[in-house]
Amino acid sequence: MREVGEHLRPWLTPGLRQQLYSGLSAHRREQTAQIILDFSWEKLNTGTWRDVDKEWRRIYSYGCLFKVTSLCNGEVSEAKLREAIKTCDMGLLMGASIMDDILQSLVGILQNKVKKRPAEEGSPDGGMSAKKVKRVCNPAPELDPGTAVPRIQCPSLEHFRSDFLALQKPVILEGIIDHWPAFKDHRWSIDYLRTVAGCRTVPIEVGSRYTDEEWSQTLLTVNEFIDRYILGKEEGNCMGYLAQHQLFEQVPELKADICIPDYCCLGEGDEDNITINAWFGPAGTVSPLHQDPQQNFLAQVVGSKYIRLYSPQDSEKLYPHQSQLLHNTSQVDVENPDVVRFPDFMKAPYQDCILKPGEVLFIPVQYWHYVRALDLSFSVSFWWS
Ligand SMILES: O=C(O)CCC(=O)C(=O)O
Repeated sequence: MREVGEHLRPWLTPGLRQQLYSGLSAHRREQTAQIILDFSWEKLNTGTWRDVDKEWRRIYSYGCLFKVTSLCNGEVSEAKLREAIKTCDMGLLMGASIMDDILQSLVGILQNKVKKRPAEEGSPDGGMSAKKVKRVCNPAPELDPGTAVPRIQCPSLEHFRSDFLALQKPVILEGIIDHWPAFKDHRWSIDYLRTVAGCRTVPIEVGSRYTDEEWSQTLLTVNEFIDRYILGKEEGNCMGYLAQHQLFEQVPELKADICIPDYCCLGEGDEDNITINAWFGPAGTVSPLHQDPQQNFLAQVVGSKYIRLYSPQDSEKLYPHQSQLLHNTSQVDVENPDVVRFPDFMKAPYQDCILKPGEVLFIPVQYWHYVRALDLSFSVSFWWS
């Protein structure tokens, strides 16, 4: 089987495209899909992701497309519809674009046919209330005005450039995202997320912080994620975080609810090079102290977050991990530091804040940041250069 696959590989995608139009029965298409999916799945899961040949990712997408066309043949049950959507998402997440992004177009059509789950009863705020979201977490620490990140209302481009960007100084920008549909007609809430993305399969980080041993990643639908980790309908103290950049590509409705901050035009890259990340999780979710290689605007849409910032000049006092993989992450648990192991940590000066809905924190490139969600929270970050 393996040798056959290797032999077939060079002509596989054009051949698959032809087969798609060749009038195969739904049954034959399902069989073909399974063979392609099994074979390419093995290829996608061998070695490191970076080294996976893009052609195998395209082949995997074709497998998904064959499967979707066989699932959507004739009378389509709700279960088959959901499986077809999941198959499109798997192709979008693991495969590569084929036929003008046909999986993205198909999933949009299929999603509109799925029965929407009704809004949670008696929740005028769409289920975002603390009453419904059971998780309890430590309150925010008392903030000292001496360490507070400065705040500024809607500065001009020039004011932001000269006083903050050029000096690489953190600042909270107020009043710059109030016009986003996410705060208005499409106010983000649990019910809204269920409506636009409930049946979509997305990567979830499981565990309260990525430095924990038991931390892992899995794929769940947004509805499953909300039921399990936000509303905590499952046993045990489980914690999950939907933190990823594909969400806005997968669900264009969500992308249309936000806008790239104008201040990003002060960077050198163009808009296509801005990475937009979604951060959706329950109270208590922590992003350990780490630094990133780009400037960041972290925009808070729902709930609030406690954020601590350290300058890159103080990196040595923050004890970065030694390993290549985690060299941008501190070993110190910021709110509960082991001062015996990490004595210099207490000497590092910091700034902190509570970021509230409608506020945007500018985090300069390589600035260390620690983030803890104080409530159910949804933030969006823009990485730019
Ligand atoms: O909000 C979070 O939990 C982390 C945000 C973050 O690390 C980032 O935007 O780079």
